[in-house]
Amino acid sequence: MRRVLIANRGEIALRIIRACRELNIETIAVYSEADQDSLHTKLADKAVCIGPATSRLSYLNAQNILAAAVAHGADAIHPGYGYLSESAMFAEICDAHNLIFIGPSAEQIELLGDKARAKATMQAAGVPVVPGSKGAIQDEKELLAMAEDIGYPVMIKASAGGGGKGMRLARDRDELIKAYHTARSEASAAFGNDEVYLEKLIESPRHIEVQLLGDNFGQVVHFGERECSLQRRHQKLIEECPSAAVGEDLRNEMGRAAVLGATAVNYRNAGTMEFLLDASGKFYFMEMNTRIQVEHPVTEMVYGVDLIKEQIRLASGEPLGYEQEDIRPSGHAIECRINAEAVRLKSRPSPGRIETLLVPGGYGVRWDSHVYQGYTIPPYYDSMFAKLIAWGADRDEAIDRMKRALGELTIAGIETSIPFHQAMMEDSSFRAGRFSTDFLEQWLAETELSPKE
Ligand code: MV4
Repeated sequence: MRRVLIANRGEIALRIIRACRELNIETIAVYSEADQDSLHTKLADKAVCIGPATSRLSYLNAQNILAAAVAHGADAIHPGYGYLSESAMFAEICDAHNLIFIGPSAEQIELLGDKARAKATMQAAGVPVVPGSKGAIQDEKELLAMAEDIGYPVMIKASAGGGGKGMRLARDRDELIKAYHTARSEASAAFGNDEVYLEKLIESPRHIEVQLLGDNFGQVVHFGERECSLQRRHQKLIEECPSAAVGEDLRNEMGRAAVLGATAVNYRNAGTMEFLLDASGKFYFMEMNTRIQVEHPVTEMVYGVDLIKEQIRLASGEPLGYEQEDIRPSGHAIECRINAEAVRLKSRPSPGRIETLLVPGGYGVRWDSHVYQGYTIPPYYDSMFAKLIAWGADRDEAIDRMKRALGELTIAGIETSIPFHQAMMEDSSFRAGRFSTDFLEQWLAETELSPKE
């Protein structure tokens, strides 16, 4: 691999440029008219404008991206996360143009993108799954019989959904009938596919995900878990590696299950298996993400692995070259997502010009961002513009270091999620590691957040 086109923007585009540079691989950035001043546009070897600000016409415009790749002699495309990263069709078109898609095969993306099929496949492979329907629900009769069988409350999920989209809770028969029809029509409108499946509700679970890498020769390894329970409206705000709720035995058990499932589909490149962990310590497969994730740095810091370089190496056809026993964690890492929005009960976006930017540093601190002082955050994209990551020898040190780093970080001109992160680092439940996916919404309802001094 000699020249990689990066089909993404922002911090992840820059993250990939940095990995390529260290590997002596040339980079082609693509950018929208709104991203001319982004560091990803400036730091790549070449930058190609692929359309206007609107994502559909630029970062989701497969035709323009492929034209840029062919015209500038790329031999591979890294899709990053979001955008075209989980499009089976895009992966297939890359193949057809003899461009290496840095990720799994189109068939794997398609299989795992169908959440009902993915669940059935993982169950057949021996991965524990949430009790529920085997695949999609055919009609109302099957729905009600199934719900009686597993017991209320239940969840309806869209096969084509994922990440919380098209999800409905039902506490009894009447709610279920209503939820079934609204879920189906919503899924039909959003995904052009009205298939839904049924699951038992897991109450106050933790969201734990296992990082996987697979090579083209059938070997799959895991890099432990990430704790992703601190989210609101399915937007993660803080992630950790490892989880305070997972000890060595559970880690090995979840890791083994994730490797078993990924091996069964001959998985290749980077992927993440999402699990729900209940209060009794039982875990259940939820879905598999076939991309590099936003929160990958916490795993990198603890396992001493450059996951983007591994993706590139594996996509080039190299074997993993190490065994599960060679993979050892060290210490603890926390990531705070820095968003251009005030995180409150009612958050509000705050794009605009960054008048002042002072970035923290020092031992164990990492800053991943495409912005700089004087840069204007455009209003068209996701509000996340930086990730602050702190590593410590243990969880307490990682939290203390994050507090120290957040104290150094100065951003003027826009509102950010920094006050939220500072308050969370002071919270006694967070410090104790006592929280589930319910925690954040409740915490925000109870907590007054004042702007950073
Ligand atoms: C669930 C669940 C409880 N029980 N499934 C949300 C994201 C999507 N991947 C699935 N989600 C959930 N599925 C069952 N059977 C609770 C959630 C859930 C959740 C999961 C992870 C992180 C935050 C969440 C917030 C609300 C609900």
